[in-house]
Amino acid sequence: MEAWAGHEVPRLPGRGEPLALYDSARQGIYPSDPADVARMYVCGITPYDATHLGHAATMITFDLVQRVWRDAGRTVRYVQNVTDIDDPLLERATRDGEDWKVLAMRETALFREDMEALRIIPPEHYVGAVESIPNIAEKVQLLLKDGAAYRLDDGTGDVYFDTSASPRFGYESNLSRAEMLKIFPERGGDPDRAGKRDALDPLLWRGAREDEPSWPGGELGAGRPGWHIECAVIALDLLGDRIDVQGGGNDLLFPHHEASAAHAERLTGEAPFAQHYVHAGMIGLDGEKMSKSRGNLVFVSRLRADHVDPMAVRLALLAGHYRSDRTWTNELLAAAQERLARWRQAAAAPSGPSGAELLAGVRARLADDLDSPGALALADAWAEQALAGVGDDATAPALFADTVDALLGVRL
Ligand code: 5CA
Ligand code: ZN
Repeated sequence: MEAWAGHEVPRLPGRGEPLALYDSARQGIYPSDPADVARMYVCGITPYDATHLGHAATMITFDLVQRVWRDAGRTVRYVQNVTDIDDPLLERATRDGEDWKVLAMRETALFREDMEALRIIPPEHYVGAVESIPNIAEKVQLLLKDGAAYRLDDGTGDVYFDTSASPRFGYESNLSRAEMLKIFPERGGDPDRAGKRDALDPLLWRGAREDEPSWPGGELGAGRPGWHIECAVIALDLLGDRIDVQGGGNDLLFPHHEASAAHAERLTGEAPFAQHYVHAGMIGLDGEKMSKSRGNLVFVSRLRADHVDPMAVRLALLAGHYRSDRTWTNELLAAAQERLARWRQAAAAPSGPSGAELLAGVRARLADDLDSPGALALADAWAEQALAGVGDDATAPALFADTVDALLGVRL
């Protein structure tokens, strides 16, 4: 699939610091320490509705990871998927009497526009589930041959992963079995499916049903892929074993990232699948998680249509720390619009306090588990002083603008 168009990122003087990030598996902040090449996989959209601010916040989080790595001199290999076939997409298409392919294409196109407007650096590979099906089917067959998967004998052709084949299962989410059992059905799992060896075994391949699209699966028979194996296979295929970051929102902590890690580790014999499992907090509205099923969505495209500057949207989302669940409010947006106007004014000032110090400060804040509120506070302080005529560094306003552009993705 085509990703969206990129844009030029200003080069900053010197080098950024190595990035330390919170890893959900180890439950602490550790250096991300990638070699020259950093490899990141981020779970992208299921395109049955427009991009909302929650998606935007998660994409901005991993955009910061990429920007900080690049600034530290790393080459970044970044892959993102589109779950362009799955139950929620088919359910929405059926509800609206629409062709699921048309729905997926339209919403994916809108997502690309939104990402471009928000100045998200595009992934190197933007990959759909559908185009990955032959590859996924092959890997499910390998898991079957290896004894890590089993076919139900009810004639459906459905294949499940045997979680007992993964001795580490649970290491990524750190949840108790009771917690897993509670969350699993809330996030697409089917604990009560008859014939499964364990309630938590996830689906790898769904045999063809009447009225559902299906694809050839070789020895598996016709069908379509399960959700977790999709991300495991796309990541392994394009990034190789043992990636640096597996990312997404914290709604993917379990079962999605636990199961895709288990699949990948069984396929490669290498663990852990990712050095860091990084999870962005949920953006909510009126105290509730913003989700398609709750219908409490603020769409990026809606804000754009209302002539809200996407850079203000970006600043509003960066005002909170990426890991905290937080709420979108009109006040948050208004404050971001004011901040953006102030920064633009300050960038046009004739001089200001040291630009090099500001750059070093912003680099240090972001390298510390993406402390964007800390980075914004430093930029605010610089802008306030520049506007008050403090400081005689005539190169500072341009460096200020380049710093917030390159590291925060905010073009003034
Ligand atoms: N296609 C799967 C991932 S493989 C999926 O979860 N799609 S999604 O459209 O529901 O979400 C796309 C990305 O946005 C995921 O990383 C998800 O964790 C994140 N996300 C979804 N809702 C929110 C929210 N309210 N706040 C923050 N991030 C969110
Ligand atoms: Zn995923």
